[in-house]
Amino acid sequence: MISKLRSLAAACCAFFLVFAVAISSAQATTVEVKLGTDAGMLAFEPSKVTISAGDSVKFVNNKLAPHNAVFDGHEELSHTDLAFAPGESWTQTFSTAGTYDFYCEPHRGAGMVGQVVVN
Ligand SMILES: [Cu+2]
Repeated sequence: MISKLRSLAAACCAFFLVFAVAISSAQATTVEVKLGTDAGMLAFEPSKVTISAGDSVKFVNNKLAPHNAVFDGHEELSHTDLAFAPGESWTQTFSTAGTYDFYCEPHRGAGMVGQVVVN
């Protein structure tokens, strides 16, 4: 009887473990956007990302620095400090659904613009 209870307890533990893993994998993710493409273009790579509310975008300085990311009308999402060193990064979480356009201040005229779509 005790061994049956034990195996039942073990089964319950296993169940909750699987359940917890399933929940954590459904949690927020982070996607990366490079500032300056690997090929040396003045662009965000990718220039458009689609995420879910609660997810984050990690902006990683890559080539042709300096770069930043300014979201028009969203000061709270903007990172106006210029990143100079390759590999310099910051992460921005998007908690509200919507379409957010952004640009790099020094290179906006060169077409360095991007968009984050939050579902
Ligand atoms: Cu730039």
